[in-house]
Order: sequence, then structure tokens, then C-alpha cells
Amino acid sequence: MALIDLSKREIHCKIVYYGPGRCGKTTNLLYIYNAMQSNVRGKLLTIETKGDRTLFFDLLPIHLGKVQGFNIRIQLYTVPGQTIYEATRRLVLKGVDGLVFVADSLRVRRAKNIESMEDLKKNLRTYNLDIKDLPIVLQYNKRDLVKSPIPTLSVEELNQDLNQELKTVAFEACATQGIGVFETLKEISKRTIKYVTAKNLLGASRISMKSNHMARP
Ligand SMILES: Nc1nc2c(ncn2[C@@H]2O[C@H](COP(=O)(O)OP(=O)(O)OP(=O)(O)O)[C@@H](O)[C@H]2O)c(=O)[nH]1
Ligand SMILES: [Mg+2]
Repeated sequence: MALIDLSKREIHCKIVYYGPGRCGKTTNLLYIYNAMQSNVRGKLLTIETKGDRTLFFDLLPIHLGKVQGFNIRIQLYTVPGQTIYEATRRLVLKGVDGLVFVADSLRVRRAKNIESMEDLKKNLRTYNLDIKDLPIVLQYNKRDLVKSPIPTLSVEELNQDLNQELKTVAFEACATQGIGVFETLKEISKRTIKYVTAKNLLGASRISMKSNHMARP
């Protein structure tokens, strides 16, 4: 749940990276952590991992600087993508203000992408939230593999599977190389701050995004 502290002039919000197992959620956070200066990001907390599998969640607090006199503090979370951790994913979604759905471009993961999107909708419903009411952006990750012999999905196919209903922006990415990572973060941050301020009757029009803390180094 977003917090707007008028006395400190701070806005806190929570963005969750969702998606199937091994699609690259933790890799996104790692790239952001390594690329941001230490004075604008907190510690990267990875709670329980086994190899590269998240078993609980990752958390990275970042400070986007001042926007119209308000300090913007965002907590980035990832969920564990493996099917069995449904209860944990639901827990991590509590109080979410914005979502990044990371999809895997590998063709063999097609059904898992769709299953994860359905799982997200279902988990949101437990908090009386409709996916269409929240800021959400899509990220089609592992686009580097399109040039490899491994079968991958086209952007059209990914849109067909995941974006027919949402009709939101989708970024092509290669999280291991940082391609598309900050573009995704910037867009979801912008949408989330607008959503949070509008919801809290601060007047979204008063907040325009001019933070330059997210410029890639
Ligand atoms: N080729 C390629 N590999 C990637 C890319 N992004 C992530 N990976 C690899 O995919 C594997 C899984 O990445 P993670 O970031 O751990 O995946 P996750 O979504 O956090 O997985 P869970 O924690 O199980 O939900 C790792 O070996 C990454 O290096 C990418 O853009 N291209
Ligand atoms: Mg992970």
C-alpha cells in the first residue's frame, strides 16, 4: 500500500515483478542494483535462493529523487516464479501499487507465461483487485535468444498470449545485458506514481516525472 507522508514530503510505493520461474525477474533487480549509484539504492535483499531460483522474494529499495518536491521511494519486489510457491506470490502482492509482468521469450515457456498471467489475475482477485485497475507493463525478456538456434516466441505471439486484454506497453529486453531493464522500470515508476497520487487525491497533474536518477550509466 502506497504511503504519502505529507510532513516529510515523501511518497513510498511498491512495485512487484511477476512472471514464471526463470523468466529473469531477479536478473532485472540485480542489473538495477549494480547500475544505480549506492546513494540512490538500498541493500538488495534476496530472501532464500537455491541456485538462481528465488524461494521467497527479492527486495530492492530505490530512491528516485525528488519529483515536484516529493521524495519518491520505491520498493521493488520479485516473486518466486515456480508454480508451487503460489501462497508466497500472493503474500508478496499484498499492497502492490504497480506491476511488471516479465515473460520468457523461450517457446517452451509459452504455456508457463500464460499460466503465470492467470495466476497473477487470480491472486490479485483475492485482494479485490482487477489487473486492469493497476498500473502494469510487460517485459518480453531473453530477446537475445531470438538470434540463437533455440526456438523463441515472436513479439506478436507474446502480445497475443499476454496483452490482448491489457493492451499495455511491452518492452523487449535482455535482462542479463541490461537491455530494456531501465526502460521498463522508468515506465512502471511513472505510471505507478501517477496512479498513487491520483488515488490519494494529491492530484496526478501536479506530479510530473522529471527524475533523472534512472538514467543508465
Ligand atoms: N539468455 C538470457 N538469459 C537470461 C536473461 N535474463 C535472465 N536470464 C537467465 O535466466 C536464468 C533465470 O533468471 P532469474 O532472474 O533467476 O529468473 P527468475 O525469474 O528470478 O526465476 P525464479 O526466481 O525461479 O522465479 C538465469 O540463469 C539468468 O542468467 C536474458 O535476457 N537472456
Ligand atoms: Mg528469482
